[in-house]
Amino acid sequence: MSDKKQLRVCLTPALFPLYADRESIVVVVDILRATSAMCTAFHCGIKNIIPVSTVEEALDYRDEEGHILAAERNGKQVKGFDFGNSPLQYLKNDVNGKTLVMTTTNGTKAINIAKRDHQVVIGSFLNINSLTDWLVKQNKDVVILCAGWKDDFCFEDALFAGALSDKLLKSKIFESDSDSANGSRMIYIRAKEDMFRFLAVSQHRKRLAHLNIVEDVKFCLQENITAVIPVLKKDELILFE
Ligand code: 3SL
Repeated sequence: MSDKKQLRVCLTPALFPLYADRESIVVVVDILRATSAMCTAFHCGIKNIIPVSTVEEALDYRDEEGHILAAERNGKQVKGFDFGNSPLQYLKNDVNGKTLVMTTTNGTKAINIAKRDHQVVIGSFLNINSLTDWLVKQNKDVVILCAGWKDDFCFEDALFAGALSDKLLKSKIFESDSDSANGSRMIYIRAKEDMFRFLAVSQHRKRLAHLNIVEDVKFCLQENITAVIPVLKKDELILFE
């Protein structure tokens, strides 16, 4: 039997029960835009992130000192919150040392599904090389969990799953006979020369374009602007040290 680690890609949260083995590290990915925003927030000095599933849960932290509240539903910032889901908001504001409480349509939900029985790490193009190196060092099986859109498939998350699979398989530590991993990799190979253009067909890029959100998409498709590794400890995301 091979001693290589297994790599699998779960294309939507609805499929996660098929992948839940209590052993694998789960990389949660919501490229547009939740996990990209989380990586950017840490890069800009956020101390920890509390991902919650509902707007009501986020509002419970309203009066806590040093907390920033971020909420997005259907692409829009929720009224009464400090931030929505744009990664650029962290670059434009002083967030150093603060706690971020965050709820988004799909990204925070995926984290909360994965955390029940698995070690969770946050992935995005923004931290892809450092994430690859970190996963190689952990020497454990890996499931890449795509947050998708309301339990449906999303091109941008599969694209990232393919990019990360490509790197992990090239490390020779991992192997995969999973169609979802190999299919995602094929999407990445097809798209990698111009990912923004490739995503013109994506429902979520179109959804965001209707809300005049274009710069965020370009930002989220940049590779390696940060080396942060956000990991879940108890119910909070913190930086792996
Ligand atoms: O679904 C999510 O969690 C969000 O990332 C969606 S959006 O990009 O903010 O619209």
